[in-house]
Amino acid sequence: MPAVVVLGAQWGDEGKGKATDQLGDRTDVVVKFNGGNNAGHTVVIEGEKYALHLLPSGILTPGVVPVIANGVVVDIEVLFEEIDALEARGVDTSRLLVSSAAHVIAPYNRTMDKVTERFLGKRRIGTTGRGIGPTYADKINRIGIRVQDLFDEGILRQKVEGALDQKNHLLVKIYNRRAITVDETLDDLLRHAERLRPFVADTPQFLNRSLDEGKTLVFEAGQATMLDVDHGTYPFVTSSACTAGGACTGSGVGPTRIDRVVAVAKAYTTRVGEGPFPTELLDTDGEWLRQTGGEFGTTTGRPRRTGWYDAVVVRYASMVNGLTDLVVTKLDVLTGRERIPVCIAYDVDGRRVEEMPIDQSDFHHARPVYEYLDGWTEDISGARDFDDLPPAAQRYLQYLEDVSGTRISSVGVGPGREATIVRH
Ligand code: 2SA
Ligand code: GDP
Ligand code: MG
Repeated sequence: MPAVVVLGAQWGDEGKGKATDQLGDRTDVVVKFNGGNNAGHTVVIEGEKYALHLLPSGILTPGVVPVIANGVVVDIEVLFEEIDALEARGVDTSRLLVSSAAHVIAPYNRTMDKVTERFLGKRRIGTTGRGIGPTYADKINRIGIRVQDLFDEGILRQKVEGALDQKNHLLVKIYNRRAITVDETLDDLLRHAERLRPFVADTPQFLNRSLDEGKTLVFEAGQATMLDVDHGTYPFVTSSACTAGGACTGSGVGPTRIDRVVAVAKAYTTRVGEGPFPTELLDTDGEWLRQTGGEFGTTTGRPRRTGWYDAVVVRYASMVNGLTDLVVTKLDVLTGRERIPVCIAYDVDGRRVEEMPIDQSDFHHARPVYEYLDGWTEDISGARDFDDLPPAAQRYLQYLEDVSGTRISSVGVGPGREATIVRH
């Protein structure tokens, strides 16, 4: 399996970090291709918990080369905080490569993120406040700052002046804030530039050469299909391409070189931030899922919204990503439920709809149509083989496979690296 994409099938936090980490011993290079430190991946190794935001999860496997590719937006301060924290715990981060074309989150982008959310009030997106959206907006608007700009102060100054002309106009005239100066911005951006320099590389060359040499690459997506700026629940999305195609544009590796596309889905569904969520539970069942599943944001600590498995969403993810495999996580969390609902279609204003409504207002009105499956009471956290699972849990998985459109190649039964059933 020379090139594998691992991405989220739902609204994020499906356990992509653990899934990528598990491919670790067969992986030579792990590539983060979208997003930034809005991501939060929790990986548990021998009882030790690691929370990663900007660095790819593959960094925890000795010998793997972690790559921050061109599609990522980089907060340099956070990058070094994360590197220092991992080094202090004995993780070797020296192999890291950072694309010279990746965009940098400037301090004014963090300010704009927070100020805009406050300004939007009830229409807010519920962002992580890390400056992700404004940095991608600058990229598309062609006023962004790239990693390579940090090594030419003259060019950097010109670019910052250009960007601040626009930002300050908004900050002062619309948001009633003080203007941000060019010098304070440069101080911030250049603080770690020399420390960053040795990590900077031509990552498309490196990645394609690695494939030529027969190395195995894992492309690790941040966020998830339903948060993708094109295919998600726009405008309640992040600002990057979290779907399979993003692995190509975000890294400089062509689609013909990708062999497998693996999506991770929870055995139920969660979402952080605002936006439609048809199977959301606002009752005690929802609170039970949140507490039992430990559903609180890895980056911001926000309580996650919770609901039952939505097969319409996962079928859609199968289609737009061209999935080859599905990894179902957190099956253990459902233990003890008498009956488990699975959403197989929607009722949209009296019509039964089997596919994801492309019209946003239809999706806002979608009510879940459930099929009810028997639950199980046995502790399944020790299961390591499909046959170790109680019959009801086997039937639940078989049903998810039938309605989701992709074979289930592995199942998570606990947070630890070892708590996994591999089927294919
Ligand atoms: P942003 O900050 O511009 O990317 O926010 C836009 C929307 O994307 C959602 N988003 C996320 N959803 C789930 N998990 C994410 N990462 C963290 C985690 C979240 C946290 O792993 O737990 O700690 O709160 C993530 N990042 C972005 C966000 O909620 C907005 O809906
Ligand atoms: P990511 O953003 O997709 O990498 O996911 P997060 O790390 O934000 O959230 C997933 C959470 O579920 C983490 O706390 C993981 O340790 C945990 N986790 C992953 N797989 C399983 C599983 O199979 N069972 C249980 N109980 N927890 C899991
Ligand atoms: Mg997460």
